[in-house]
Amino acid sequence: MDDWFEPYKIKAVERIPVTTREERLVALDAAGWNTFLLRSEDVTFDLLTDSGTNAMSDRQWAALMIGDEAYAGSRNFYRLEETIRRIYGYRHMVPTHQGRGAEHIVSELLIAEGDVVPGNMYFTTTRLHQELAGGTFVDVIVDEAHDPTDRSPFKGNVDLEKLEKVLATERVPYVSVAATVNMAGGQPISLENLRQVRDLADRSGAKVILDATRAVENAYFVREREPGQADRSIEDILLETCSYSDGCTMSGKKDSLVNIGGWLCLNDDDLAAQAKNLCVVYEGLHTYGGLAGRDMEAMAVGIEESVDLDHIRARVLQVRELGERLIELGVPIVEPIGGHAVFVDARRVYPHLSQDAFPAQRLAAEIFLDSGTRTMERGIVSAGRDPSTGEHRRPALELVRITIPRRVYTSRQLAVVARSVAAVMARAAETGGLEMIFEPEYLRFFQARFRPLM
Ligand code: P61
Repeated sequence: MDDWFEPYKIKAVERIPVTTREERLVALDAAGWNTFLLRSEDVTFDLLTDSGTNAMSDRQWAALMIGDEAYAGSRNFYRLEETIRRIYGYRHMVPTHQGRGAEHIVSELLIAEGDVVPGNMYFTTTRLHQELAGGTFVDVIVDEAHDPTDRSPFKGNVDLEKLEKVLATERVPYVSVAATVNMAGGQPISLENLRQVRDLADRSGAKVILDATRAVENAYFVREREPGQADRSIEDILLETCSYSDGCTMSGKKDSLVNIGGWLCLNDDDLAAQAKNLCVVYEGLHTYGGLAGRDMEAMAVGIEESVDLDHIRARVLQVRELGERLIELGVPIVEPIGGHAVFVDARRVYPHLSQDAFPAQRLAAEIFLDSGTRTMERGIVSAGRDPSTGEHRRPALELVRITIPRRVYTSRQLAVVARSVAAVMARAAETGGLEMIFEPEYLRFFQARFRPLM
């Protein structure tokens, strides 16, 4: 059978709120036109993120019952450590409460004041931790990644010439590579590119740290698109992906199918010892890192489920189905369609709005008003301000992310979402921008407030 389908049946369901447009307008006003500030009880389809919003399996729920809540040396830690070594291939693992806990530790460990960290497009928390540690992030992703209409298969690739230049002129502790690249639209990086990044890094003595948050999705794309990879298992490809790095940061809330958890891996014995030492300062003892024993057990089971081909195929192809529906309805999206989300190109939806009028923020608000669907701005608000000049950073991509939690929504629900986005687009000409009326210092997109201009 060639058709994909969800390789599970549903055992428990949760009622979702169904609201009127009037109720949604009240909720949106109270939230300052920022979808992050909505209460989930006002949201019908919550496509804000795929982070921690996954449905756990019966095996994962059962795993919660064998949590060993010892302060030190929980058996769930050892099971998680063994699972990560086997499936991701690194020597040492430090658990953290979520991905940014791992980013904090690795940034503090490896970056010194004045260092430069090149990477395949920024991610908000990753770059912030690099900056807080004294580093400067430099984007070395291929140019195609900044063009939402370019259909190259590996838009997450590093531009090797750009990387070489940075390595030749700056002090670089490590190259920060993500698989897949969230802000570019969930785009994959190829094994060949990773191999070349490794070679370049080796020649200049830099390390390579992988953001493995969606590396299983990346492995699916490699299998689908990279010459010679079609017959390999996801596990094999994942192990090879990780083998080109010295360590990884991980938000288990994505690929690993849990609601909370993360980890840091490092191959070097001394660095791992130092990372464990920082873990006890910021996260908790190095055998729990801010997690309950039961969380670690559920994550170990989730990691095993995540590399199952039937699972990952249904995951990626469900996202693609939503994207294809949107294309059919004439909605401009980032292509190729990525692994965890469909990204709507707000510049093409609202060509009459300048980036200073926050077009993607407005589009996310309008989609919520239309159908109670919560999405996320990924444009000028998310990019924040340059810490040295205080000016807005102006990313080429001004996007709304429609993110699909794993194993949560049905294709029919997503078809309703697609029609709602098309309806919003039909009203584009009458829609104005937004004005920002409250702006927090760090990661402003989470808490900023806005007012509609018309
Ligand atoms: C998301 F609006 N992602 O996509 P933590 N690396 C990568 C991530 O995607 C990621 C983290 C590290 C989220 C949650 C989120 O600006 C935002 O477990 C590739 O969330 O700490 C998280 O992992 C950090 C949403 C994070 C955001 C930052 O929805």
